[in-house]
Amino acid sequence: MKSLLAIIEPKKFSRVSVVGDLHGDYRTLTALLEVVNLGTDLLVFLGDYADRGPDGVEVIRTVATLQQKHPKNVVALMGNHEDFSELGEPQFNPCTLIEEASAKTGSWGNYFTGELKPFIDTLYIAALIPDNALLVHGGVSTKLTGSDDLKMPSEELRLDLLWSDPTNGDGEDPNYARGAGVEFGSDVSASVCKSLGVARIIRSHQPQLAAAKPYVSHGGRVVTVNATSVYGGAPFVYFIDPKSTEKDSYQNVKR
Ligand SMILES: [Mn+2]
Repeated sequence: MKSLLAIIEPKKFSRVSVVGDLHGDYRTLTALLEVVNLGTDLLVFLGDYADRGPDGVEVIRTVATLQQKHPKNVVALMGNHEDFSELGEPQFNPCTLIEEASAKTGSWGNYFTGELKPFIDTLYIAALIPDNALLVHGGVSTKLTGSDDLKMPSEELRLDLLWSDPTNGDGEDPNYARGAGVEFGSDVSASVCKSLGVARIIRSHQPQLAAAKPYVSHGGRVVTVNATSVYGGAPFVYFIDPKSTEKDSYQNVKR
């Protein structure tokens, strides 16, 4: 089985361009691709490609095509909205993609087997920029004790990575609001960053928190980003200089 951790070589890219939840917002995806340079950037998607917005099928097709055309410059991560059983049953709610894909392609079963499952099989669970940042959809937990844990994560850790949210204060509690993952405090993100040798965690999963600009918490150690307008707001691409933790920036796009 392939490693589910993508390790990014800083010297290979001038920027790491990070795209948060898209949630079927194809118009925003086309706008944000205009501010990314696929010749020199590494483009990292943080997951949650479909559901809520109208065009999950088109978003997934576009990301899959980008992966094929630019295999060295595109990394796509899994979000909790890409968590399906082998038979195509969503492990989350709501899955509006079922109705959308049935209407657009004629059959959920054929769409899942022929298009969605092959895409899901390409997804990583996390990406690591050594000495810089961990990129992940939801968050981290005390089950994460080093980068080896990310290569073939246990089912419990996998769910924490997909579903967790940062919280104020210290400690770790079950994420009752989500029904999966944890709420992790500042001490947890600090110890996870230390064990991975990174300065911070870049994640999405709460686009409302970052509606128009990055949301920084845990003393700068956790940054939440957003690339969808399905909740309103102004989506953006988040840029990291892979050789520095001090030069992050972002650019809003008009859909
Ligand atoms: Mn999510």
